[in-house]
Amino acid sequence: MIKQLFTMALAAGITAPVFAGEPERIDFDINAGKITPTEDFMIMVSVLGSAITSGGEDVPVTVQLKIGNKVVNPWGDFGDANAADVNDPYAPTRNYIVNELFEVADGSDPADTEVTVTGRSWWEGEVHIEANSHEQSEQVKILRDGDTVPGVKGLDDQADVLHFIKPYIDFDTNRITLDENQAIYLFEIGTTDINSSAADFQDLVVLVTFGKTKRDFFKYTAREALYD
Ligand SMILES: [Ca+2]
Repeated sequence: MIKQLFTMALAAGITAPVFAGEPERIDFDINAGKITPTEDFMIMVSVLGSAITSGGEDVPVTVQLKIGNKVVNPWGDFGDANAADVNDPYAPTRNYIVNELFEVADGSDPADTEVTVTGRSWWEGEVHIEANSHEQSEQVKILRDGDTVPGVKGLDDQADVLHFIKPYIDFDTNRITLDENQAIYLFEIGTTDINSSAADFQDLVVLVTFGKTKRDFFKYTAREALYD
């Protein structure tokens, strides 16, 4: 898959500082819930799933993406629990491409391009728990290629986190298998007691994918992604 990206970039006439044999990818670091790309990038965010209930009722969930100071609300107003709710365990993956190239110049401030995701759960019209992947990082796990698959079980009759990330698991090794330009955020926004059995870390499951151009996202979306 890495080779395919390289070929596509060449086909588009894009010159990139890639040496023969070096895999095409967007390098990034993960630190305390922040993903910091170390080269120019575009980003696609995808909701792989969401499952959170209280007393048998679905709890609304809203999502926000931040790239540095830029705030993106891919699926509607972050503050509108009705219009922007993504809690539907049966919904297909929602993809959203941010239509902007973020530049990472030598010496630029990493804070300008740090990527974090915030999830909110709602109850009776009020925010129940809000968790930003950096500021409340204990509420959010980040997975990348090669990580061990979390064995957390879903609360009550909810599906396990494994269900939502199944396409990204190598069951022979029990490891996460992602392209190197991807990472998955697992949100617990039902309880702040993350050691309790209620903490099932699939209240919101978000995949971020980095690319050099929009074309790089096509192989993940079959072109059905939304654009801003
Ligand atoms: Ca849950």
